[in-house]
Amino acid sequence: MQEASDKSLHLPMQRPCTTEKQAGKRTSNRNFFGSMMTARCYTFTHAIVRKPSAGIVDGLRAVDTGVPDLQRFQQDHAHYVSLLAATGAAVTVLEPLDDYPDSVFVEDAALCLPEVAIAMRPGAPSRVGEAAVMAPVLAEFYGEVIAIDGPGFIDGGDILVTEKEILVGRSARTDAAGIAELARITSRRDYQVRQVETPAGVLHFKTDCSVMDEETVLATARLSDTGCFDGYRVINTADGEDAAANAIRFNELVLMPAGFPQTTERLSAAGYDVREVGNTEAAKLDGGMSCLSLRFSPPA
Ligand code: CIR
Repeated sequence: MQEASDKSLHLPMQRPCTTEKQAGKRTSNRNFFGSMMTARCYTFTHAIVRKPSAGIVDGLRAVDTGVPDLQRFQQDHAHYVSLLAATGAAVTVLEPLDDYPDSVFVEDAALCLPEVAIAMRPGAPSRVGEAAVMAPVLAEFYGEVIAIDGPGFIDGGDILVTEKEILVGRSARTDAAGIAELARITSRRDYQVRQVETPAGVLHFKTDCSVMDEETVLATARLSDTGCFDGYRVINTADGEDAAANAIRFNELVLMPAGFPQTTERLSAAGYDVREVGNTEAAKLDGGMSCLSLRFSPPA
């Protein structure tokens, strides 16, 4: 039973703008062979994405490397969605939100675990409202959504869910109070939260790492050298390819930003089915593969 200190949002059901569903979609937490999933950190029945809006030109960025091109962003985004859907997952495609220039990066607004969806409290003032916009969409799948209430802040991009624990990187967007609130919510559901540090100057913890399977992470050397992945198998990004670390394992595929051939080769050699996706426009806004989707398997 949920405890009183959780702030539940009991929200009216609201239809998402567009839903792409493949014929072979799965509706329960069962894998491709029909047995119960164990690889919950990369096996998903659903994803939510939001199309980029014309507002991306005003998106946040650490360094100005040029104005993102909407048309190219849209093309890359459509390719990304098609790959998610090709795994058999049901992909909900939300319409653009002009009021939130960074809202294409849906990952930061929520954390979706098999048992519960949690609306985040994003650390950038221009993004705080994205969580409340995402909550009713998630309520369609989960029935209710727990909200991070504050006073702390936490972005989904700082949260790495592995098979055995939840790592949360402190960053310019995520503070200790936000992590503590997440830990209180998830500990009631038998998850262990471990606070780690995001390297200085790096936007999010997951800017520098991704889960590849139950025991393996892809990470930059500057992050894995901190020892935060001791006990995991680590595949490091190649020299000069730090930006390849923000990949996603989604069912049988690994989606990688295009343009990092040595890291792609390392993953292929390790046996992963790697697909490259153009990421030039998202990268201008410090975004990558994980930022563009919420990946989850809601209760059946
Ligand atoms: C931001 O600064 O919030 C966006 N321009 C990029 C967010 C990327 N999201 C992520 O790494 N999870």
